[in-house]
Amino acid sequence: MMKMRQGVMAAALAAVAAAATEPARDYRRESPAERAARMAWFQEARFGMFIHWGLYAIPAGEWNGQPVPGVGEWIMSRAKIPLSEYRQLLSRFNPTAYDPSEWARIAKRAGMQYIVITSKHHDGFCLWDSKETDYDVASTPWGRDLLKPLAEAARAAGLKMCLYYSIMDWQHPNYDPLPSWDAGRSGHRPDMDAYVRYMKAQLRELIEGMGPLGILWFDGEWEPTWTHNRGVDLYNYVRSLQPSIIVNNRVDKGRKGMAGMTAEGEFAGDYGTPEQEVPSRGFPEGVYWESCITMNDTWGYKKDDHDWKSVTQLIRMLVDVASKGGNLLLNVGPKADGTIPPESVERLEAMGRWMEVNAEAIRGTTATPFRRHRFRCTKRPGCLYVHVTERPADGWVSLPGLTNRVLSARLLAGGTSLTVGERNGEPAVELPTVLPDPHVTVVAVSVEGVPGAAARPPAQDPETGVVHLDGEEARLLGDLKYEMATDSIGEWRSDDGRAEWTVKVVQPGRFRVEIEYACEKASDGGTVQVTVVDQAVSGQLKTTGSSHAFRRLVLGELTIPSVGEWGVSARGRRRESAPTLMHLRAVRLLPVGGP
Ligand code: FHN
Repeated sequence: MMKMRQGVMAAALAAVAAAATEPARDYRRESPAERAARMAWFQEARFGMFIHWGLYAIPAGEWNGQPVPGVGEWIMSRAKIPLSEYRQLLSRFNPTAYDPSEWARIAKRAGMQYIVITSKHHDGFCLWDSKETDYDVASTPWGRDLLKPLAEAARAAGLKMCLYYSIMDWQHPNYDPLPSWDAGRSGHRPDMDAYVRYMKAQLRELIEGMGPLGILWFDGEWEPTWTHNRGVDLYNYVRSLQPSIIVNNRVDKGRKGMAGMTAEGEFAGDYGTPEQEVPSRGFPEGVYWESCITMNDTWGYKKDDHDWKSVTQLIRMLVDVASKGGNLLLNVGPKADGTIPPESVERLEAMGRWMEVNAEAIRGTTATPFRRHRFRCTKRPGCLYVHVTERPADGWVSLPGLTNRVLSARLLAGGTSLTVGERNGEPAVELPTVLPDPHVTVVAVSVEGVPGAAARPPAQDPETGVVHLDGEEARLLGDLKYEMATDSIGEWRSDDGRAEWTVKVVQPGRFRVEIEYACEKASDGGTVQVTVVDQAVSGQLKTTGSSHAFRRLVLGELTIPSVGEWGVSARGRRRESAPTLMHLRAVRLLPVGGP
């Protein structure tokens, strides 16, 4: 018997030893099916609420009686406030009007499916009662956790609860570096290993206390002390606490600036996070992304920020994002008293009224089947949704290249049937004389099968006469390539490189030639030339600041003498010693009158 027990013990010890040496699981290694299942609710949701709330709502953009420029949640940095002064805000944080059920109702009514709230922003203040620090809501007159009530209210409303967590921390004694503006702070001992232990303990508190969560939304990953290895480790740690959780790409170092998508490589993070912008084009199936956008210009509340986007802008932004297969995470910055600014509430209620009628054209849809179309489109099996924002002159919406048989068409609002026919040999739908919705009128086109569209060669728009040539459609010769990340022809390293198109022109005449390009500082000063027929126009390339900042440049005018297929080519010469020429997104020929 004793021998038996010793045998069992030995086996148990061996198992423990093996487990101890077994490498931690790398959750990045999951099958496409597992990943798709985990991302399914996110892909279906399309629309969420971002909430930036914390001590910074108290000063609300003003310090010592002076307005502080920049976003409200950065006031500690922008106004160079030492921690000893900033932490005095703790004694003033008492959001007596906080009503998490009302916040959840506002999000639900707007058509949102998830909420992402700042559990801890860069200033390090924690909105829950953390055992790991006293720099939290327990040290304020409010005195108790703010997040669990919101999690319960969100779930009661059928929403996913998600948390934002900043890696960068301006108060923690071990975070490296100490903020430059607070060099005199005593007791600071930079030690990122100790700080990571702090973060992991807090993340365990949050996931075990508020979970299950939809998303852990990391931010503040850009400082050099945060490394790729730490990012992968943190991703795996969070997934080990809740394997089903989704983690954005800011947990690691792969995010490419404000454009937000993840660089190629082994970076951790489940989706890209464009910030304050919508990518110019969608991404292939399986590439998930979410644009986070403010309703005015700040994330955290600022009393003097009145630069509110209109309801039409916000609805069209939601449509734009959905038509490219992404999500919109729209921000509110609650006031110190716990109320959401009325301007935000008004806009969300108006978006909700639109979503009440049109949600099926957004939620659960996938990206447009068209490479390019005058209107944004979304789709689901059996139905193509055309989001019409203005009435074409002839009253018809053309569906060039649609590969499905069209069965019928109707206005989503009210169900009015619409006439289906052909225009220029392509399936088309006739619109009512007046579009019923000033923001976006959705036309639901019932089709056989999943909506698809055959690529159409570049052609002049019969209505506007404009010739639009995308970089992605060009034939490339020489050392240059199309890059999805910037939706442009980049890596343009040779002066004999060129992009060529063949375009069908039905309305010849005089055209103004312009390009849409971006140019890093190192490439400033090159020249570009566009040739059509035997005419060439050229221009000087000035830096646009980055490879993601695109602008238009008019090169000049030329004539296309007759109907037919014409070659267009773009080439250029780099400035001496410049590494590359530019990022070319498009060439456009705009009519300026007959020959
Ligand atoms: O610095 C933050 C900023 O305050 C805000 O939280 C945004 C939201 O995506 N993220 C960082 C800037 O990229």
